[in-house]
Amino acid sequence: MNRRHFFNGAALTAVAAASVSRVAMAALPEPVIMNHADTAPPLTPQTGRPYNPVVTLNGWTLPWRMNNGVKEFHLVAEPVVREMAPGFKAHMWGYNGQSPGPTIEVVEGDRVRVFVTNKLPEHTSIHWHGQRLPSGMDGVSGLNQPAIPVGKTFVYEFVARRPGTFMYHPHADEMTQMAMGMMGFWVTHPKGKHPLIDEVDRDFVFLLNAYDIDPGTMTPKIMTMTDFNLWSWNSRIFPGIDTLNVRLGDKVRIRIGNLTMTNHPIHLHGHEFKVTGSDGGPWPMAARAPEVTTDVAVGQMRQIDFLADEEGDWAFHCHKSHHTMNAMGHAIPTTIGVDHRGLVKKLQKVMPDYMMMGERGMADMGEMEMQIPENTAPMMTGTGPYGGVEMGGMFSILKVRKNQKPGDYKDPGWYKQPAGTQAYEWTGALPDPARMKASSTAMPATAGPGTEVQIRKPMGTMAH
Ligand SMILES: [Cu+2]
Repeated sequence: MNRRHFFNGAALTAVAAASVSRVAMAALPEPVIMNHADTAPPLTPQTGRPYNPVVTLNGWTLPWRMNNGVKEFHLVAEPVVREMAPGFKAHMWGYNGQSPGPTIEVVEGDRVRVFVTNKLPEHTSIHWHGQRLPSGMDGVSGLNQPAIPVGKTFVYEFVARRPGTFMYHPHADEMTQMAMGMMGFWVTHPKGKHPLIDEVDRDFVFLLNAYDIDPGTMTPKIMTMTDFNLWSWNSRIFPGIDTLNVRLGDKVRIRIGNLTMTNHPIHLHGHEFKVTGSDGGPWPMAARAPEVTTDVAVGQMRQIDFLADEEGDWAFHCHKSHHTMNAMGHAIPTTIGVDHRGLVKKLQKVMPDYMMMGERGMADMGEMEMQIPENTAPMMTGTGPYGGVEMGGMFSILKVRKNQKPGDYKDPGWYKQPAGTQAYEWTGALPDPARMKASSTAMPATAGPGTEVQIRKPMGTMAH
């Protein structure tokens, strides 16, 4: 059965079964399906109260229709193929063709009706994380509602009571369904000027998510508890994550939600920001302090605001260094400092594919042309104007440009460093280092007899 036939069948059953609202029984809005992972331009509202729309990194906002003053959306839960990076695709579950699902944008006070059609092979539900709503609309299967059976459509309806940064995800077989990529962003814009919500020029949103996909395979391992090998933003990994392109002097907001199994200290270069809100709502002024890193714990959302007043290309990433790398085997010893000279050739006589890794650090891996299985994310990749960036996973770039036009989100290319403003090589003579003498009376000895320690860790493994 193709998608359209299946959907028509599902929709008909749903109309017959819908009992939440009489208006909902009229008809369902045609579901909008996205077939690529590009960042869509902001969706300017054509109906309802005006607002400044957000930009979803490598995602999009779901169009709605107005039905007697109610904003109607249609989400279709279904298996999808998500391109996590160019040349690397994964079999996931998501909504409307992608993982994550589309962002839903509404305005404070809007009455919202969301039709959810289940095209998964098992039941599902949607929880509207952070929202004030009737208990029966909260989406916890078994507790608030029966799960949505395969092939059926349920209707959720509530008023978006408070403005802020929210997300949605299943609350039925959650472990499987979130490990497979089911989640989406929700923004409720304030209905007018709000004392704690500044107007901004650019407003970016994304979810932190993680997958465990063995090299050469396409489906996430759902039993993985903490040892994921792909750390992603909106189910994309660097260099597959689009850059955040802004105009010099823009007020910028970035909203982040964490649906992984660990915390992520998100770090911005070149600027200070303030955390101005969370899924709990806008933060009081007294709670806001300048930061360059903010930790986003599991199940939390953070909204950061800053003035983009430094031109350039600025890294923006999770500060856990293993989260800025892609799939790798990590049960291997650290071999930095081990001299392998002559060893590789001998080993290659018995194992022709043998390669030695990490003798001088792991930077070599970025450029090593190692044979990897098809459909595998390279471990560290991404090339900048000056060579390998040696980053993967949760990494992107804030690009601040004088000439970026208002409303233009196109990638302006690499920043050209003005003459005299870039780190450069010292080509003069290097003086001999002045060595501290252990017997010098100027410095007391720090180690007494018998305290010398030799650290040797031949089988040390790299741990997350
Ligand atoms: Cu992280």
